[in-house]
Amino acid sequence: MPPQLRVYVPDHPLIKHWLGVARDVNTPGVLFKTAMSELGRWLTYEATRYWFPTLETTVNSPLAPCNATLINPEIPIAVIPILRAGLSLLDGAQTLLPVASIYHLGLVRDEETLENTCYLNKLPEKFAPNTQIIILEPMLATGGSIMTAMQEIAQREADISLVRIISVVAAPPALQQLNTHYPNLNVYTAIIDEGINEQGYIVPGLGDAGDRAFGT
Ligand code: U5P
Repeated sequence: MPPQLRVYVPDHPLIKHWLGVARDVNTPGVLFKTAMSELGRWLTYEATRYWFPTLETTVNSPLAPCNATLINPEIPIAVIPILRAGLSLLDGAQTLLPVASIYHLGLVRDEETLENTCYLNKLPEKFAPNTQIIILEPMLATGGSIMTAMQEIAQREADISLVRIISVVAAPPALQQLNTHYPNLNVYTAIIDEGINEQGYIVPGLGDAGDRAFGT
């Protein structure tokens, strides 16, 4: 069987709660930002739950030596927020992964053609071997942005099986494209919605994540 994209939708009350808050059109901007930050935190928690580089060692408790499992400090962790919307998840991700390097990638989507262009690229020339990569992109809609991001990342010697995408709402067109081109990827999302409208918005989705997070 060919490899297939793994899409995880964690069954967690806090993730459901903050998704509901973020979806509500009556949620004010300040609370929307809190909701996205919380979603960034809990989805990062889920994305690192079973599969993160640890090492076995021993430490001395105040009473006796004991075994300890620690995050391996030698394995690089890269978090890549896709601007602007991805910034809204960064706070939450960073509280769990304070030592991660943050590589900003700015993409803007033309509202008519839905084509995107890159206006900021802070990715390294190449990723060190074994780098754990977490991409923050809250809305996987047509898939245009995430595919551009993946091309930039893949050409920098990233191990695609170590890439995790954290999104809030994912739609089938983006997931299909990722499955076709990067089947070894892992996606963590709060929900998979039915589809997208003619303007490229996910329905029901939560609207324009960047506009709502930044009040523009
Ligand atoms: N986007 C939204 N809400 C939507 C659909 C798209 O905010 O319902 C924005 C996000 O900012 C995201 C980008 O970064 O468009 C992804 O769209 P696409 O390239 O997957 O179509």
